[in-house]
Amino acid sequence: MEKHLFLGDEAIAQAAIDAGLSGVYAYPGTPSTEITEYIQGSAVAKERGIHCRWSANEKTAMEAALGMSYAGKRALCCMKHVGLNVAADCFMNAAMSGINGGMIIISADDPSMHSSQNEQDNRLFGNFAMIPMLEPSSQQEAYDMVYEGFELSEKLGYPILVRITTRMAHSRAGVVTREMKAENEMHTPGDGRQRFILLPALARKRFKSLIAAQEAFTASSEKSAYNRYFDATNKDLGIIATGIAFNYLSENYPEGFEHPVLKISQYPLPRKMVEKITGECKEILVLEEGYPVVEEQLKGFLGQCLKVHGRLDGTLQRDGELTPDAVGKALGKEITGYYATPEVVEQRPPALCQGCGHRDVYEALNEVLAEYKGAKVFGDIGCYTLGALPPFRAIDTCIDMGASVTMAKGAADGGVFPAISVIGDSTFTHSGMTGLLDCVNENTHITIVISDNETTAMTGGQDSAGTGRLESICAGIGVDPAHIRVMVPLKKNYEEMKNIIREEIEYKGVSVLIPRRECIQTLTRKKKASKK
Ligand SMILES: Cc1ncc(C[n+]2csc(CCOP(=O)(O)OP(=O)(O)O)c2C)c(N)n1
Repeated sequence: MEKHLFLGDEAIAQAAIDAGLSGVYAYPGTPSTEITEYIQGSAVAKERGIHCRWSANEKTAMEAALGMSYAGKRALCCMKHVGLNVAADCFMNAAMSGINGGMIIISADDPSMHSSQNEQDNRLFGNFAMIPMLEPSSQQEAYDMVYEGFELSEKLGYPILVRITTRMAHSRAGVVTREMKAENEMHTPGDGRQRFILLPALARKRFKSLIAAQEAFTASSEKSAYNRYFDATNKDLGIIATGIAFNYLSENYPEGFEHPVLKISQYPLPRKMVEKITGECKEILVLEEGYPVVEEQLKGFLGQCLKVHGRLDGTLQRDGELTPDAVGKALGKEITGYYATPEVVEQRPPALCQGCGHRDVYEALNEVLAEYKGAKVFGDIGCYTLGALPPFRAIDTCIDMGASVTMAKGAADGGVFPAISVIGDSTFTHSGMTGLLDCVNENTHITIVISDNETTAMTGGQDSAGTGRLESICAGIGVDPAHIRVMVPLKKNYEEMKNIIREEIEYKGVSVLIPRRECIQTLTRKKKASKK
């Protein structure tokens, strides 16, 4: 047993290694990225040959993790909340097939959207797939849940969704680690043909099994060490606190709870425990990070019989992160403002780095597009999304990864000219390639700019799946090589860049422009490292 000061992400990574992990499969995304990076840097993981290379996207990651589980090994799959939308097809169906080796899926949700395009609460996805979920209230619990979670997954026969949020992922606390286990031996499922082939006749049976398994899932929640009832004398109010909200609640009661508290960190909801607190207390306050998931379930259980307070009735704000202060306010406590952002910290909008190649791409593009009245630029997700802000104001949309290509296609189909897509190299291989095939198949009049900085910069400079092969990927998909144009985005090349952009806008078919210059941050890091 050793004690470490771990980020929540690091606690999860170390727990997975200690539990006999054979592979982590992931695509970067804040606040989940550090889990995989920790495993990539772990000497034990290297020695054991634990798989830890980045996947092309979250769907390929989850399918590979399920494949490793099929082989009997323990697999971890990590992503930010919106990644689960990408992986949803596999996610929902892995709940139908079940698993073989233990499988844990980490969803790192980002309430308040510190670096995300929405604030979805993936506990709803867990409920949707009808699989067990764990939601740690501390870094130690994050470690314990993952360490024990593989065994739980194997015992119940289903993948487990572990839901964390930004503060859990990115704050540190002392974590006691446990003994390191051996990896599972390879063993494919004896009943694989029945379980893993989701043909309708077989899938119907599997869905009945999943429904039948709900009882075992609830029984497991009911006796889980992570769900706890804390009794107290003042029963005018009962508090249900889930995940990290329990931590915030505890900060408000350093001397012990005044009201009965039900801590929930394992789902489905432990029904008997919920009935106990709602039966004993006059009113209920629900504290949860994200959507009012439990609050809505309680109202569903009990209708109007019980007063339930939370995010739905305005006791807590409807959106955004909870804080200990927000929880204190909901409890009628005096707020010290300890957790408020001090005013000395000036709010600054994010901006593209000085020396970033995306800047040169936008400057040249803006100059050319000033010549075209109807031009629309469909943006995507990455550092280059900052081209939406001044001084560039260069993009008109940013919806989800890969959407620049397909939205530009639809708009071109609808008559927009010129329809330009701007996408990063990693986003292109994540979700842009399939849209490009649609364009090629219909010879869409479109200009796609893959702004290639040879890394996944937005999330800290991870490897990008298509580095060195973007031209051949595009040619392989069917783009005419004469209309795959590579350029170096530097001021001295502006005239040449602008000429190429004009030529390809006028070409009545699919053009791919690849401005390529290494990210200034990764370049600086490499230079520093070589000096050491
Ligand atoms: C579905 C989904 N997965 C992951 C992310 C996190 N994320 C945002 S942009 C990005 C990749 C950016 O890389 P690239 O396209 O190469 O552009 P760069 O930031 O390097 O300019 C990632 C991983 C996300 N927003 N959505």
